[in-house]
Amino acid sequence: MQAHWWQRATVYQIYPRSFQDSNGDGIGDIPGIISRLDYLTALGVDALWLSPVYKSPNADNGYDIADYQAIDPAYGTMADMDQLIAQAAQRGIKIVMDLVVNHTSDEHPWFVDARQNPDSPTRDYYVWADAVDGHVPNDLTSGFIGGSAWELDKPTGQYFLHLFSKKQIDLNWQNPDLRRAIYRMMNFWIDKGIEGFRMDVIDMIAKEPRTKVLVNGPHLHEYLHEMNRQTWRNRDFLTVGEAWSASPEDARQYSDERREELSMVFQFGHLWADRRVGGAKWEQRPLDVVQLKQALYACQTTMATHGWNSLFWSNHDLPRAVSRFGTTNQYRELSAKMLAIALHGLKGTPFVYQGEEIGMTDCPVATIDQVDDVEARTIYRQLRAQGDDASTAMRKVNIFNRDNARTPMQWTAKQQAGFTTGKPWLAINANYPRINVAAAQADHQSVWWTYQRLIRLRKQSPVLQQGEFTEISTVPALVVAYTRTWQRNQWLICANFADTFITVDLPKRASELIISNYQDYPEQLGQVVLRPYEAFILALS
Ligand code: TEU
Ligand code: CA
Repeated sequence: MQAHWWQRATVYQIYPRSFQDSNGDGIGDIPGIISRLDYLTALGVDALWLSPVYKSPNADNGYDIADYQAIDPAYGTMADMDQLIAQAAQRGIKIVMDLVVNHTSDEHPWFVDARQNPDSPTRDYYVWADAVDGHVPNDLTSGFIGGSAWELDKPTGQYFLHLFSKKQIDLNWQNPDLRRAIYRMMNFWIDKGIEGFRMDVIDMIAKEPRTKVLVNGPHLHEYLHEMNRQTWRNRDFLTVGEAWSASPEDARQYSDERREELSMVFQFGHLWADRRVGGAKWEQRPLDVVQLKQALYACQTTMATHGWNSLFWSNHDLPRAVSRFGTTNQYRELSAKMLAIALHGLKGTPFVYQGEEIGMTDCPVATIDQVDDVEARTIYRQLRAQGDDASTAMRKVNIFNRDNARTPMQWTAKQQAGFTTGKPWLAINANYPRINVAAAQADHQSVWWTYQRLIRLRKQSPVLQQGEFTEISTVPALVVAYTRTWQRNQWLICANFADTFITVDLPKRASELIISNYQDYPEQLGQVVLRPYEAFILALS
């Protein structure tokens, strides 16, 4: 058995605003999550990562926190949160909170005070700089507002930094008092019984804006080691840092247990397989499966003996997995199951984003008024200013609009998909009468049951938990194939990313079925014809 619980676990990401509304205001909430704990138990997940539920003016749906130790009234009360932690624990489910400590809301008392009073002890919690020749300190920009990342504080003539929206003010991690305040806050949550943190843009906390170093600042790993020692050090605790800048080697550095930093990071290498590196967010290109698998495999081999992987296709910032890497046509279910098998066969901790387990799809919209995402709205404005007409700009927006992943969870075929009795804060995807939890649970061939089985396998199987990864490099480009070996057990994982038949040469051995997305499987390997999107895990003898 692996040493840590999170090495045997599957984590489910909840976007609370869109999971389950309990009081008809159209906004998902904590009592709603509690009411779905039986569902999560049936699915079998071990932990829930909640996107932020802290007090927030919601400039970026909770990623702008005004009080780290209070629950936003839209989501409930601290008593509700305590209930969630307790009731989840009764079912053996652990709670992982989102830790957003690269920035706070401009409405956080630290910043309010810092602004009002330049002598405030919290002034230096933020990043201030003097004007240069009467202008902004340098040309850093914010992707979320599309202009300078510096904002003038008129009374003092100094600028403060906000790399995201104007209401998300960057913290200054060089200040030891700020670091201590954050560790105290983390311990408050740890004492409440949470068992992990997902750490927002953790690669940015050690930024040095004067020299325009935004990620991987020189003191980053020192801060993470300090955080580890000051907070969860004596517990078996899950920490996963979001690190867009991380190479596989960086990911190993963050997660190498000998360094005492994090359990793992989200490394995004595989997500460039259908994007132009360094290109704009809408610059999509056809999925390059070779690039995709090489990126996944690179993390497997780099972290084979030290460090640990996270495994994911999607989250609240990304397109829906099946829309992006599979298909939404008649093969939607087959391809969603194929993606699940291809990923959950790897070594690491799988993360399932809400709705992925029923193959929820992207939700394109016709006009910008239907878009909530602050980033998508900014980019739309920029595209229009650069001369795109409305429909061209919307076509681009629909490719990366973060709302794609944020439409409410589709529970039933009934009104508002069972998400709310009121008007949902964001429109529900029109395909909910067909794609919903009730229908998926009733059909034993559905995507849901594949996830349920994979999650159970992860918990039970040492081959999946710790088996050595080996690529099978002789298969065609559109096929992902690898083995996992533990003691005398060897499993073969094979997945066809094409909507056509493909012939592959697999090790000529007898096999026993572990899981597949068709009703039957090749019992005798060798030359095998894979059907469209066919995927399986077989035990080799
Ligand atoms: O996202 C980090 C981030 O870099 C985003 O800009 C991401 O690249 C983009 O959303 C993809 O379109 C994290 C959170 O996950 C995101 O929801 C927050 O908006 C952001 O940090 C700021 O806190
Ligand atoms: Ca509500």
